[in-house]
Amino acid sequence: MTTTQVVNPATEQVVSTVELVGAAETDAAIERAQRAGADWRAVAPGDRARLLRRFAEAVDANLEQLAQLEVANAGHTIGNARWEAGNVRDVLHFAAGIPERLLGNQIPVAGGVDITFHEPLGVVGVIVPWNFPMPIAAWGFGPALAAGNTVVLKPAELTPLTAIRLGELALEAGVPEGVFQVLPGKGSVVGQRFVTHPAVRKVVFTGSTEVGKEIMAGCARQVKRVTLELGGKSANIVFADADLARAAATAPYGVFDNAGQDCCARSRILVQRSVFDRFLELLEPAVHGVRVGDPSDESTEMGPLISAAHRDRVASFVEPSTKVAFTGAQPDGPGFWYPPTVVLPDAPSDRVLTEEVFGPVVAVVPFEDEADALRIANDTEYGLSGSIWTNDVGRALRVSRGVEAGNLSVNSHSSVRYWTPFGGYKQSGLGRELGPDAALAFTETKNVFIAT
Ligand code: TAP
Repeated sequence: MTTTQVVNPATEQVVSTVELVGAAETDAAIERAQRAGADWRAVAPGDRARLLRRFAEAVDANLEQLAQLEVANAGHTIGNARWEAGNVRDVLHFAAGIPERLLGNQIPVAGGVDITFHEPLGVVGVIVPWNFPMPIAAWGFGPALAAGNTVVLKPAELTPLTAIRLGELALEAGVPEGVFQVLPGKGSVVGQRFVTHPAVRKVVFTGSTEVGKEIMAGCARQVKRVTLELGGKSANIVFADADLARAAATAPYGVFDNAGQDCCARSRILVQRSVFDRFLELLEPAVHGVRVGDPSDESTEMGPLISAAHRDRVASFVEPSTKVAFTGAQPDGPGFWYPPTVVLPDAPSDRVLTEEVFGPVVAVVPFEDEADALRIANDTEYGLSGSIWTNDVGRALRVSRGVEAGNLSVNSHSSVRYWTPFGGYKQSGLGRELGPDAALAFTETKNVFIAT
């Protein structure tokens, strides 16, 4: 049995050692999930709802423990980690409303009755990245279980601890054996087996666009259903008519939250040229004000990066020739720290403007007018989220309709609510999670005609 050492990114200390699941054990788990499926789909809707509610209550009762695990494993600030555990609870409560509301249609036809059913797919494989280990897992397993599927879940090798605990809590809450299994292991082993094993009928993948493309190609061989949540290069567009002080005060939190390791990070700030200099003057104290440090401290706003290798990758975006406007704080001592960094790119082709940094580096660029803002915002292969700052309601709507991205916010940087849909345009993904239709992504529509 191979193992991996889980490291606290704020201290570089080993937190625990986790056994990694291999290929044969993955197959055995998938087969267990397949066998458990027959009984799980037969559980009465009200009973399945009750079990999901009990699972949600178990998460709530262990919220602080889950949050502390995430602080130690992923370096998330304690405030964020509590929100994330609470999000799992809320996603499960929302999912508990699904079994009794998975309504089909009755369609008027000649000579009989025509009805549709939303049937579960079977075994669903969920592959999770390290940046938001808890919520991203729950966005897959919550609605998948609610719709009558069984789930095998692979956490990222770097961050398996909360997922393992969620697997235990499901069992403690009474979710039957085999219905929800957590398999810590390598993407190339466990994740790949989800793609190639014929009993897995759908893969939900969140991670890099590069791996997402491989997953999609692999799934194509079996016409396997797939949802992809991939990278982003989102724009925060600030118009001259906006509340500039608020736009500048909040901009750091729209990109440096979770140390920028957020697919929705607004890593390009586009500012109308007439207020460009004034915006930078207001942004500087806001960036200096971001409290970077020990993530277990209640007042900390930004923690470390996930690993030394990732810090090297983030640092590679700030080359000796890069024009750095200003940087924020960074603690001394151990930990994979990188300071909030604001850069002024020379050309639209600069790597820092075209590639996802996935760290606390933001590029600020000027634009002329609405059309220019849209041109720059859409000049990327990604399309996940974005923000628009303006006090003109017509402009807010025009620009919202014009930006090619799945999740936009006006005069705010919020992207995620469990009851609204979430997902990307272009190479940011395929399909949607959360929201009122979450369960439909985990069902086949079956049409039945009954001759009368
Ligand atoms: P990846 O390297 O793509 O890894 C994501 C997951 O896929 C991990 O569990 C990984 O396992 C697994 N994996 C790797 N190679 C695989 C393969 N060949 N077959 C099957 N599974 C495989 O991404 P990451 O660096 O962990 O995460 C960062 C990326 O995720 C960023 O691009 C970010 O934007 C994106 N992201 C997107 C969203 C949404 S919602 N759109 C949300 C969060 C993050 P290992 O742990 O073994 O590597």
